[in-house]
Amino acid sequence: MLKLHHLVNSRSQRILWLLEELGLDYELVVYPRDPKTGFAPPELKAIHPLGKSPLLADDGRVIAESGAIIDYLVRRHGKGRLAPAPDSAEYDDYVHWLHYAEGSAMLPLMLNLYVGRLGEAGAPIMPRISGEVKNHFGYISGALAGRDYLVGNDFSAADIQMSFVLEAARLTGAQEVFQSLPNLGAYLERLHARPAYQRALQRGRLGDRGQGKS
Ligand SMILES: N[C@@H](CCC(=O)N[C@@H](CS)C(=O)NCC(=O)O)C(=O)O
Repeated sequence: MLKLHHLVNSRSQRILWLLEELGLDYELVVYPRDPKTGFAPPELKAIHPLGKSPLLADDGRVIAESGAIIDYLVRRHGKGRLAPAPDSAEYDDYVHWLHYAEGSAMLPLMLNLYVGRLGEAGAPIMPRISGEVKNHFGYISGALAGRDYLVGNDFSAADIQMSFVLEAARLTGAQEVFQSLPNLGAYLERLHARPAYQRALQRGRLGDRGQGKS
């Protein structure tokens, strides 16, 4: 049985969404954030040494890292859904976006958040950070020009992985990218309109009280 260790309001939301898209049976364990620090509770460290979420357990194995979890679920439980054929050129693009989200795009956003909190002390490097935010979101916007999804013309698990990058732009103070690059907001709205996204949102808030499925 699949078990998702889910921290509220976190990257783990996209794994919940993927599980709903694939219609898999899974158990959801919801962890609150510390009300003062916003950090994950120590219980997560008992499951994986980093103590971060998402964590997926499958028959006793624990997998960490959103991209690795998405790859695992699609490969082992997807039955060919939500990814291009492995021998196609689109598959290479799919792998690119799976890695790019956490490997490249999140860094300037996290720097924007943390260095922004330093105020005057961080001011000398803010122009470089803002430049990199523009660089990355310009790249994502360009990849979406004239198309609805990032890989080929079909919705894939790469869109699920990348959705958090766009959501994180709002959460980390880089929301101006939505004004200058309007196709990003339209893309996010398209993703948010999916019934499985809405179900995952509801279930992430309520945990297993939200539905009988577990
Ligand atoms: N690159 C990792 C990042 C994992 C991560 O940092 N998760 C955050 C939630 S968005 C977390 O657990 N934060 C709680 C903490 O650091 O205490 C992934 O994509 O899975």
